[in-house]
Amino acid sequence: MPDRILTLSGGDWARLPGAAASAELITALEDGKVLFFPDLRFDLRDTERRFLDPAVRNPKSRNISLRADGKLSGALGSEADQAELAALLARFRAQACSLIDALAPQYKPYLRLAPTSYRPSQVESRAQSWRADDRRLHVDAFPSRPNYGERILRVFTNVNPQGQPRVWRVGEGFEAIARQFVPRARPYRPWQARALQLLKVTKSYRSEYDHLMLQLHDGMKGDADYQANCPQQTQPFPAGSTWVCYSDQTSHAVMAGQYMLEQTLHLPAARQVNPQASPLAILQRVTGRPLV
Ligand code: AKG
Repeated sequence: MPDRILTLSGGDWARLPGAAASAELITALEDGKVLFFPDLRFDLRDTERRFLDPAVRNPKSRNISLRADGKLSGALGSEADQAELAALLARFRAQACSLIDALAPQYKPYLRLAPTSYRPSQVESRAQSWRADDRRLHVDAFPSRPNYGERILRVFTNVNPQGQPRVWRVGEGFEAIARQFVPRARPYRPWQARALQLLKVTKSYRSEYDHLMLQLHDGMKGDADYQANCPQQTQPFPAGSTWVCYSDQTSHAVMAGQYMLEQTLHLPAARQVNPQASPLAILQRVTGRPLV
């Protein structure tokens, strides 16, 4: 498998070395590659180090998250502690956004901010159903929030204080995945999509695109042979490093690590530099019909 990781130098969140390379970086990103910045570190203040503790997370929530409107959820602690943690996440959000602006300035008017998350739990000890288990290769798809092809762009940074890497597996390109799993997908039924919406299982009507993305997600995670034998590479992201990918397109699995910050941004597929590289365009080519 050709390398799916593009390693880049630079330790400044707002400025990438060699602006001329920008077009090449966007092509790689829109091709589903991971842009990896080994020296791009998110610094915690000394007073913030107390948040490097899994006990800051409310066990009822999977992650701690800061909504775009500033509301923090999933955290335990006093009001003052929570305000300080929210400020930490907001600072990471600002840096993640400046990185994306430096990387792809043409996205800026069209980006929609999604929550910022803090993941303080040890990956190896998480007990989950197979469908929720991110240790299996998958592309991201939201069961309750249909997105009609809108992109899921994510910035991740490893803030582990003991130098523990976050270890990912990264799989083959999206088109290869679509060609294997679309023929195995359950057929789309508009009446089911309507029922899911009426029952409030989904926040809006699930399009055929959203149905297929969930089928790819579940098809990949549910296939043990695929998990073990598909083309893939293991990539440790060291403490103090940052990486960026379109997680609805990049096949990924997290195998180890603890303490990571993540920012999600959404972009309409039509606003990509090359909309033809989007999962929506690829799935429409593979199925031969419009999906939204
Ligand atoms: C996901 O959020 O889709 C993941 O696979 C988790 C990645 C990570 O926690 O490193």
